[in-house]
Amino acid sequence: MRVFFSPRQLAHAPASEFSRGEMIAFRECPVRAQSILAALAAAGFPAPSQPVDPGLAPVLAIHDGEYVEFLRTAWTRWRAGGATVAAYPTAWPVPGIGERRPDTVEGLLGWYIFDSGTPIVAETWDAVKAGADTAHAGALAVATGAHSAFALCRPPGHHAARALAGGYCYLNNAAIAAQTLRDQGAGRVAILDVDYHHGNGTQEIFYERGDVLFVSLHADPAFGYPYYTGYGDQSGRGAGEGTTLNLPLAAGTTEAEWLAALEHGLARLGEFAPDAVVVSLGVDTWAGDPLSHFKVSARAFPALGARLAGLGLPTLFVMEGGYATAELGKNVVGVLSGFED
Ligand code: SP5
Ligand code: ZN
Repeated sequence: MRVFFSPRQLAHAPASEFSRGEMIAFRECPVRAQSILAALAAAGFPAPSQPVDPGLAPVLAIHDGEYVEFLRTAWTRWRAGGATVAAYPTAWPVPGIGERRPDTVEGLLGWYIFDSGTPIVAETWDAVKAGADTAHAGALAVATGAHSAFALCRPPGHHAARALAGGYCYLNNAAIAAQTLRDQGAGRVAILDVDYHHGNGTQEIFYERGDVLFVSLHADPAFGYPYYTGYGDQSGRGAGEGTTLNLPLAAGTTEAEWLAALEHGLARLGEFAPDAVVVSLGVDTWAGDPLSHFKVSARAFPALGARLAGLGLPTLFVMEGGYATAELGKNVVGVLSGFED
């Protein structure tokens, strides 16, 4: 398995996030990537390759140009207003307040960032661009003959939509990878999103497309973040009707229940007969994860990897969530080793 990682991703390190009325330590921290790198090395995976900078074209194939320009310039604009610490939105254009795009950086923060857990610091743009480059490089490797690859992306991506950041995500790494595979000749690509949270961004990006299947196992929006998407009756629209499959799961979901839902998702994936698979790999499903309300044991991870290997398809793993930093590397490597064994 080829491994891709850019150390530039480590520089994005906001200090805090807002949780239940108080500022807490930012959970999506650089140590996450270091935990995964250490576990990969200990398990004998090859040293990561650094991505080559492909410019902005792969990003702009998925994201809105004005949104990308906002991400690229927001910190400078925020600083110009006199602020010195991280930029967070504090007001949002929720239904009822209006639909005009503002010009101020304060207004644009709420326009483009849908929650308070996704701040912008000086290093954010360079890190998120390096993450997109990492996903793109992994997709190129798979498109040119590698049977599998792991793109160690951070920050994660699956909550980022065409013109929206949120849930620690700025650019949708998995979507960029899927589009790269399409552009390199794969006729149909399936994205299997196993992160604990619904991949609202990936769903939105491909909702009306029939060439990319999106299958997601996640916490039911009845109780889980991101609260507004991930319903079982969201199945796609137009040319994409039937190519979104949401499998919302209850609080307390066990490993056996999770693996049964995986079978359901893989049955749909098999019918779709993709040429390549992108796995949005979050391990925040784990019972010990600070964000998880599932009871999924670590045994699920090698089982997932083995099951995916059984598909016999070119497969790119793209890192998403997982916040139990001490065990994160072990859980991620559990999936990848299960795939390789
Ligand atoms: C990529 C990814 O996994 N993003 C997750 C973002 C979740 N952010 C908000 C979570 C709010 C959960 N509420 C607190 C639960 C404490 N047990
Ligand atoms: Zn997650």
